[in-house]
Amino acid sequence: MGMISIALSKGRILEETLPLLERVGLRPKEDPENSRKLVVATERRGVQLVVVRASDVPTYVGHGAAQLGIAGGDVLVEHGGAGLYQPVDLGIARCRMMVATRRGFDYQAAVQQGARLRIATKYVQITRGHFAGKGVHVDLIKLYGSMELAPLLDLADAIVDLVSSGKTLRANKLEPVEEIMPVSARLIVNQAALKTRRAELQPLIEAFAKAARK
Ligand code: PRT
Ligand code: MG
Repeated sequence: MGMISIALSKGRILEETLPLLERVGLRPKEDPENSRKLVVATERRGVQLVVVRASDVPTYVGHGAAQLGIAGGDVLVEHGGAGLYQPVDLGIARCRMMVATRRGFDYQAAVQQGARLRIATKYVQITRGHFAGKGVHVDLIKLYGSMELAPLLDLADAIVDLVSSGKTLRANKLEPVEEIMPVSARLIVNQAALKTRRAELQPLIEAFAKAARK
């Protein structure tokens, strides 16, 4: 039997996943948050963690380089989910995908008037799908971070980004005007590996599902 790799990202996903890993018997042998190692052994022989960028998790798992992964629903929808099963909503790293504008910008009026909206986001697919569904024309401006700055400098009329406490929006004089979807992190599995290595993977998937319900 080969190694099983679980792809996940540092930061809030790892932080909120650690208690789950403990319950599943996969405590990391060293602290992945502070280690420079990108491959970290767990207390279970044959299962290791691989630390990648949040948006790269579906790529590693989709190609079968990792058999399992933990990724936000935002990242999964944006990626498209090719080659992946998403069997368990872990209920962690919860937030909401929102449209936000400068305080005082009349978003509903702009949408009703059929104005072309300029939207800055790193979530290009999600944003395109959302506004196409409403029949609203948008000019998408791709950013890689700090979206909150775009309306302030008049790069865009609105942003699409994740909101949890709402503090980042408030600190930048923005307000949420529409929810696109709720987001939480999910356990993902390579589809081919689940067929060829079901005896190893199925118990792990069930253990994660059970740990997430607690
Ligand atoms: O760092 P890198 O560029 O590699 O990726 P990343 O920044 O997307 O990773 P990370 O660790 O920040 O987020 C990983 C995952 O956490 C995301 O894919 C989401 O599924 C989930 N998550 C949950 C969040 C948030 N909550 C969240 N609030 N990801 C980001 N945020 C940001 C948001 O973009 C905004 O800048 O936090 C800010 C808003 O927070 P509040 O509390 O001020 O509203
Ligand atoms: Mg980040």
